[in-house]
Amino acid sequence: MERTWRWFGKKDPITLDMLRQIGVEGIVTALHDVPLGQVWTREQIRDTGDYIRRHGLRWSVVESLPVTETIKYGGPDRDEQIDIYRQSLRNLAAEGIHCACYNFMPVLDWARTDLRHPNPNGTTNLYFSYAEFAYFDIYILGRAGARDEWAAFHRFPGRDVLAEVEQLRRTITPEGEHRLVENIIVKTQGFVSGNIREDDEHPLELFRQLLRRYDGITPDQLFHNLSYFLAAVVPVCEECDIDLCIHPDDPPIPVLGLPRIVRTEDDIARLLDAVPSPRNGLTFCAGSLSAGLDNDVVALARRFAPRTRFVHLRSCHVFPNGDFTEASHLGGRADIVELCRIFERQDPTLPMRVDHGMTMLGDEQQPYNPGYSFLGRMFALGQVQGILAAVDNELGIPYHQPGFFE
Ligand code: DNO
Repeated sequence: MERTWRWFGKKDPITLDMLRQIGVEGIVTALHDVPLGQVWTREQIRDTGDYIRRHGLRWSVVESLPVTETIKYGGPDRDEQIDIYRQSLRNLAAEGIHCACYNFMPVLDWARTDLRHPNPNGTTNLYFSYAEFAYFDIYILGRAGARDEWAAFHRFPGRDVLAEVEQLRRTITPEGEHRLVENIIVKTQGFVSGNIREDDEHPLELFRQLLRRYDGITPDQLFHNLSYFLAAVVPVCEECDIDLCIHPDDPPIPVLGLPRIVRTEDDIARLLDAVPSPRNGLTFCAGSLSAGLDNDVVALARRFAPRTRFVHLRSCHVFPNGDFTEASHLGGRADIVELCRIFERQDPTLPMRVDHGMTMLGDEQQPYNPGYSFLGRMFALGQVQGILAAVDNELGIPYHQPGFFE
């Protein structure tokens, strides 16, 4: 697979020169400064593309070309927004970029409760705690119906999330509450072109307004809106040779009463079948999928490899109570060794990036986005490069190590 890296643009403290030294071949990025809902112009795209090329790299994948909320909930201006999306796709293709990742998660792009959870070895990783998430939902967000939903939540035998919430209520400090808001709706969202930005003054109120847009929207309605969107954009992808690849829901569970429709094998099959064009593809995010206990990640990879256009390598460890954290890229539920076999066999040029890495050895002093450390991700990339070398050797695929005389 092509070794790519998510880079956040010219302001990213991790520079392209650093990335060349560690074997990165392709860049995954977006026009992070263009406000949501505006066309990405050819000039803007070319400016970023030229900058990447001048550093001896290529712009392999757009992550993400964001889908505005109105398209997801089916607002009155959705057709206008879909036209904007189609134009951005045409402009990207005209500038030589042929792969665009997006997601269809309402309001909240991805969710974690702790961004610095200690590992036994002294590094930290991202973490999702059901009790903290439920506390946020019931006592901070104050969502109507939240308490009843959590009372009825029995996915993990023997676990009483509501009782844990009450326990937490007795001990949590105002700083702890503030940290939950930051972690769940601010720090994990702004940098991925989410709805809430770091400088929003009233993130909670804004968040509540967004949630209200989904009142009464069922999973079937959301799926219908996704199909409507795909029917409108995939023909453009076919016309101009661009792969569109949906990112699964992270984590693959319903959150905050919102419909979520890209969680399981059936969900993925349904959306790929809805528009059977090869341009309607999948971002195989092993990390997101492995957080779902019902997902057999290797089986999913075998089934969906032919429609996979972009791979995220990461693996989750799920604790007996259901909470999860990010495991080593050599451990956890995802079996990255086997995934590399499957995807190398499918297409050794598929763009792949290591997703989220540990925060380690000084990463914590740097202003990196949560999950996107330098040393931790570099360590993971080194591990994945080793796996690829071994797998290529097994499969008789010539292995190359970019950046060295060969
Ligand atoms: C988080 C990311 C997501 C992902 C989008 C794709 O770390 O994996 O924000 O980029 O969901 O649209």
